[in-house]
Amino acid sequence: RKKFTMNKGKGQSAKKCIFCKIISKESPATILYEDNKVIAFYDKYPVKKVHFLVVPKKCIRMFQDIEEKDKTLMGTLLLTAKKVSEQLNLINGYRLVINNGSNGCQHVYHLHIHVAGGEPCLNREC
Ligand code: DGP
Repeated sequence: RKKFTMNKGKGQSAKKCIFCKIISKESPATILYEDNKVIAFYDKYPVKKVHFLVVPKKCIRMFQDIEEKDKTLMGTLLLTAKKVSEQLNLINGYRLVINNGSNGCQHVYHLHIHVAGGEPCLNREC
């Protein structure tokens, strides 16, 4: 008998990544914003007082995998980062980061934008 395997669509792997599990509510997260295309939630290991992630619901593995057809989605991600930052009152600014691949310090292979702020920059940080 053939073993059950998950349907592997484009941009998906057989094993659900942690962000896909957060999107499907199989894993918990403190969600700050959600619509049918994107989700934003607090980072589990914050590097600053306020640190959240903006994530497309479509599981694009890496920044380098984005395509022409993802143009609008990428714009939506950036606008969501701005809106949630306003919601959290990050009036003195914040840092936006996308890590890409192992040399780019990426650990979770589901595209995301880090937004970190809520306190002044530390020496040597920038
Ligand atoms: P990166 O290194 O750019 O792939 O960042 C992945 C981020 O994801 C990292 O800052 C920690 C965060 N993270 C990892 N696992 C979880 C989780 O289960 N929940 C939440 N909220 N964040 C997570």
